[in-house]
Amino acid sequence: MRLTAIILAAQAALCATAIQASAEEVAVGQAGKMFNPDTLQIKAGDSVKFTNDDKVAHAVLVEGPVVTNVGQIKIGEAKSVSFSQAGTYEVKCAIHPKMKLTITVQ
Ligand SMILES: [Cu+2]
Repeated sequence: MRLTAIILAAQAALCATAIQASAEEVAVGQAGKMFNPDTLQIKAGDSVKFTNDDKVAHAVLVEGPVVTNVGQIKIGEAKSVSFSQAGTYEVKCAIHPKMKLTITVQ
């Protein structure tokens, strides 16, 4: 009975690791009118969750092999974008031209 519980726990842990390895969600913050971090390396299939922890709203645009207009992210809100195609992407804010983030998708 006890052994069964240990085996089940081990299987669950392996399963969780496999899911994490296949697709990750990487967090990007927005504070002080900057993306944090401002460079990122991810794998195809991963997604990036943009969280606005700033005092102003942002409007996120992703340019690269695939263009995604994420649109406005209000204070305290978050939006997720998945990257299925490899390449280099430039993430900008339509409101604040100095806000830039480079994402390399492998
Ligand atoms: Cu902005």
